Amino acid sequence: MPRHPRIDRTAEWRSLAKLAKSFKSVSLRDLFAADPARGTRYALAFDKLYLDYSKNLFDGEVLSLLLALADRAGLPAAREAMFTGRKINLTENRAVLHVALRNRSNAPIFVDGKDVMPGVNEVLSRMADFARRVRAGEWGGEPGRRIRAVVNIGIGGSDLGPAMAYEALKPFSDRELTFRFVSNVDGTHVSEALRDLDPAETLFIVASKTFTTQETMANAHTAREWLVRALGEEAVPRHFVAVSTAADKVAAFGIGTENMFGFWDWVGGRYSLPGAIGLSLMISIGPENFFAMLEGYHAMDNHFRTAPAAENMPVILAVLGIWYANFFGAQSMALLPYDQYLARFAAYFQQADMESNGKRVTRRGKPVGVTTGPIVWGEPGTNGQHAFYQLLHQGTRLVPCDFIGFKRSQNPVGEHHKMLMSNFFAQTEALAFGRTAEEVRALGVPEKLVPHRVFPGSRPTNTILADELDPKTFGELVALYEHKIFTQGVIWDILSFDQWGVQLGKELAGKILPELRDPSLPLAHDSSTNELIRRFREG
Ligand code: G6Q
Repeated sequence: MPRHPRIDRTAEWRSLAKLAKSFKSVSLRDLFAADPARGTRYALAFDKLYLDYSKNLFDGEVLSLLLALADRAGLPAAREAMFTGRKINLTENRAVLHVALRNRSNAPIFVDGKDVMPGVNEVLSRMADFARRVRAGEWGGEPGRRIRAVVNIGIGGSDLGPAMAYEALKPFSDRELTFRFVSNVDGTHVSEALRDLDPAETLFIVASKTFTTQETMANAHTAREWLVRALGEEAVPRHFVAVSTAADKVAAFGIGTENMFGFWDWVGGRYSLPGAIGLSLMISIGPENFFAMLEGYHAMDNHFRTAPAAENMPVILAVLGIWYANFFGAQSMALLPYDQYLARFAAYFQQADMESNGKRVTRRGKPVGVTTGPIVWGEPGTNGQHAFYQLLHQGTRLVPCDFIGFKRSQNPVGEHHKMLMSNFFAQTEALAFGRTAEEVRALGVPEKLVPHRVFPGSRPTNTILADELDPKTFGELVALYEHKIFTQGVIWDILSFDQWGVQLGKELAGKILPELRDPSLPLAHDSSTNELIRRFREG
């Protein structure tokens, strides 16, 4: 990859810093008044998605500079490096090829001189065959019984994707099947998930790239014991399958390779949903819907790879995020889907974004010198409106928000959808344009209450409006945010595809566990940790 300039020392960065100062006193009211076509000028339509980014604090000059900054950072070359299988994950010496999992064009992609597509297709077709058989009641279970419950056991990237997508695409799922997602090592999670299930009709999918993750292995062993207690050891192969890159460890657990669905070290956990980690989702929505989702991912991949920067949705979202994070001091961003099925969307991208871009050194290991990935959070509307929107409207912090909504509901009951969407439109309008003191007075509000009733406005939002939350649209949406994260990582010159912070957690817990098992072991931590462990040992 080309050498990356210290991004904050570029001419584009310096110009943006100057412009940002003046923009702190510019209001969205002024920007819209100055340009009556702003609401359509700063909008993009791509296939199923419409992005309106006009309610942001920028003008044409700022946007050009932001796009020039992305270019200066080497975005086009970096993007090609990812799509063509270069080993851009430098600290693990790995390619980053989640785009291959949904490469529906089948165009070859080479890693170490070998086309990865035959392997990708083989796994997808085995998954489809397996999913069809489970859905048809032709796989596993006890003689004369069919699988009625599927329990995915995984954590982080091996849990959040399928759990989020299962919720998102529930209207497309087989409602005769029950799905559970067990992730937390807290015994409560597995206990609650299993308490009303019948072992004879339950299928476990142990999803772990490494097959060593403490939480997943503990939950998998507990589930195995639960099954064996009821049905005996010989039932294990009929009720357990694995999704992993570690065939030997899967075999040691008692799952044969014919019941293992593989993936590769070039798929990061948090980007693994469109491959074998999505097995539970595929069983739920069926292979056809799963492939429609992959089509959506692929369409967005192509858009990201080929659209000019000014018409490129992920790039636009990325540079606007940079604008607020680096020039306005925004610490976080909120993802606000107005669709109950997207209840886990923010949690999913909290991981994808914060694990990818929560980095402090550049690719070459130097301090990055600028603020990197934002804190990502959010809840579905309208619930958030009755909780944290107060701070969005009248607090002292700047929180850029993405609103995601749909023209049609999957559950068109009465006027619910119109009510939901009236809130959706009203919120971005109010955040942008606020309510001035004069407007408040005109409502007859007593003078001493006026300051409390003023809404400053100029709170930036993006709005994504799509027809409906179907599998293809869902794939496009997820890929949109994935590529936004990639683009920001390139601009900041950080490595978005390793996660040493996660590794640390895995190591530390392993060190303390023996001390909790054996109270006679001496404690050599700091005085705080020692005392906490001592109290825990007392029971
Ligand atoms: C994701 C992270 C992390 C990972 C989990 C589970 O990108 O690497 O969240 O997915 O720690 O790891 P395993 O799949 O190896 O169990």
